[in-house]
Amino acid sequence: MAGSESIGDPRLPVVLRHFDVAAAISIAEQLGGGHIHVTWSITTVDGRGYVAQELNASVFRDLEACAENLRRIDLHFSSRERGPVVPTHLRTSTGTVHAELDDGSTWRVTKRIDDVSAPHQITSADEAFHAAAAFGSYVAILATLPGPPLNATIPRFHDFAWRVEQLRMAVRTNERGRASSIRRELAEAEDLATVIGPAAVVVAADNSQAVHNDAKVTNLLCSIHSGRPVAIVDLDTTMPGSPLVDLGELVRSGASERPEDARDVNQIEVRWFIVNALIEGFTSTADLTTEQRAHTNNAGPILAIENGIRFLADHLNGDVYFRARTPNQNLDRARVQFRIARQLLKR
Ligand code: GN1
Ligand code: MG
Repeated sequence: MAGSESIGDPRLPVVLRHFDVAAAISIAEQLGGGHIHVTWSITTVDGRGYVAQELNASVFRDLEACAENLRRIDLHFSSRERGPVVPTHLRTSTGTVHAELDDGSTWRVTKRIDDVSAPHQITSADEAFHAAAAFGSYVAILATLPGPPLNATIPRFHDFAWRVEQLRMAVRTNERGRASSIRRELAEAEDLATVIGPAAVVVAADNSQAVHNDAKVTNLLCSIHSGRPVAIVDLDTTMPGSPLVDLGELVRSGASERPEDARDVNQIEVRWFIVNALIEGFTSTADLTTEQRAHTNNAGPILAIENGIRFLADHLNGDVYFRARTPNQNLDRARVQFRIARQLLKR
């Protein structure tokens, strides 16, 4: 296979050359999972590993703002000896972390971190504790980032009230005529939003520090030897926000052992031993204020409801944001989040 540059996306060799990697590609594998960017794991004939991402410019509309954040985060973490690492970005000949191809696509390349795997799922309280503690450390390390606040890469990303408004707009527009068939889910969304609204507004108003904003185990790389977290990835949404958003994402994404798009919601059962370990792990490293601590139990429900609302709005809009393989996949995802939220709210 060595030297065969036709493996994977035919643009990959061009991408690598932008980052001064001349060696031919021996293996390129697309990494699944994410809904936004397209990600490739590449091994070149000299045995080096890279991760190349084609960026979704309709989600991240200001890629330069993203690039500037990544440069600062990269530099800050590279000077540290403890805590999770972040991927090292390769630079183009002009020193930037993003390269634009002639077809208008934008790419970045990082050095691949080897001997790690990205867990799909948390299976024990121990794993949950350490995963959440790693994200808590990420937030704690970012608190010492020198300079001005990071750029907001997706404005209003976790603005709960605005997400509710977007869902209502999607109902009014009813782009695909799907609204009448999901009345039950829409009523559930409105009801859950009313229940969690006051707490959600408090959390959304907190832009006190840089947080990951998409904290879940699939954005964690763990050592294949020790199983412990090594690196935090998928940093594009790292920007000012509330650490409770990170805790909430960890809880809502880790609570159930079923996949995010499970068809049968009756199989969704919140695993409280996991939820408790996530909260313990996160608060052991993230330095939360008294006011933030008062909302640790609300974080999971807020993020489950917010994600459910976003999935439901995207279902109405015709699956334009979250990649969907079937016409009802975003509806399934929404139902799962609402079910998780209902169970989390029982606490
Ligand atoms: C998106 O693509 P992925 O899995 O990293 C989304 C998150 C959602 C998640 C739901 C930038 O993240 O906010 O929680 O899907 N990221 C963006 O699976 O919108
Ligand atoms: Mg992400």
